[in-house]
Amino acid sequence: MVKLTALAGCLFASLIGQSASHFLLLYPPGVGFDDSIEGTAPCGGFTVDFSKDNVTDFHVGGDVLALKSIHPQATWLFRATLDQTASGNWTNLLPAIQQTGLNNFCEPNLQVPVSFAGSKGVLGIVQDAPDGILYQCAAVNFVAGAATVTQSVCSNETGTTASFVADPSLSNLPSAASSTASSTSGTSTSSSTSSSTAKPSSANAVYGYTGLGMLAWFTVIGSATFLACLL
Ligand SMILES: *[C@@H]1O[C@H](CO)[C@@H](O)[C@H](O)[C@H]1NC(C)=O
Ligand SMILES: *[C@@H]1O[C@H](CO)[C@@H](O)[C@H](O)[C@H]1NC(C)=O
Ligand SMILES: *[C@@H]1O[C@H](CO)[C@@H](O)[C@H](O)[C@H]1NC(C)=O
Ligand SMILES: [Cu+2]
Repeated sequence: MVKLTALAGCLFASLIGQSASHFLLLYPPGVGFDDSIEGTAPCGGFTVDFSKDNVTDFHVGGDVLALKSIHPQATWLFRATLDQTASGNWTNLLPAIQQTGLNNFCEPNLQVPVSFAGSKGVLGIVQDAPDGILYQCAAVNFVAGAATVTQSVCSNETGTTASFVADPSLSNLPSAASSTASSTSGTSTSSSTSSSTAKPSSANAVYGYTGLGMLAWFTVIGSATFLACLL
């Protein structure tokens, strides 16, 4: 596993050169991106500043979250907070989602608790990647209703698949700076804010597990790294 990870890193470092990135937040616009500090919680090394950031209306009844992953396989956590400093009080919007396949991944109908409507807040995207836990944030204005404008940036790379998974690294992320969440009582318990999800049961139907897709990717990675890392 470690070897595979190292080989995959070798492949992608060589494919994309020095400008290697972990993942990009395509929509809504983020508060800042710097590849080298993307691993800095909670916003990839940037602070949220509503007076300067590109603040996007985000519909609580469902709106677009578009991402580009530069890891062949990684697991996403989507969360939101009304804490405008993004320092805590996170609510997980969906269970952890494992993406298999590179590049674009878009959730066209990401829902936020209805009670958030009318408040400013932060959308947090966390990626559990082979090279660490990575972060991006978007400053948003939560509004009622569902998005009606289609974002052309919202697409899935052909062949990309996604499924809900258990991810201890993500489920144990601290959700609140000021709450009792840090008192560790086991891996499965987190604070009530972090473990609450917007709509887990109906969302489950959307994602299917495709074992063959994963197998195919490992085959592709295996062959390509063989070439990339031997040269
Ligand atoms: C804000 O984000 C939108 C959507 O990505 C973009 O079109 C616009 O140029 C951005 N504005 C600024 C000031 O960055
Ligand atoms: C924390 O989030 C809840 C909603 O999930 C909100 O009602 C509360 O005001 C928030 N607290 C802070 C300090 O932002
Ligand atoms: C991308 O794939 C996910 C998981 O299968 C799916 O929920 C989502 O609707 C897809 N996005 C688009 C734009 O089709
Ligand atoms: Cu990376």
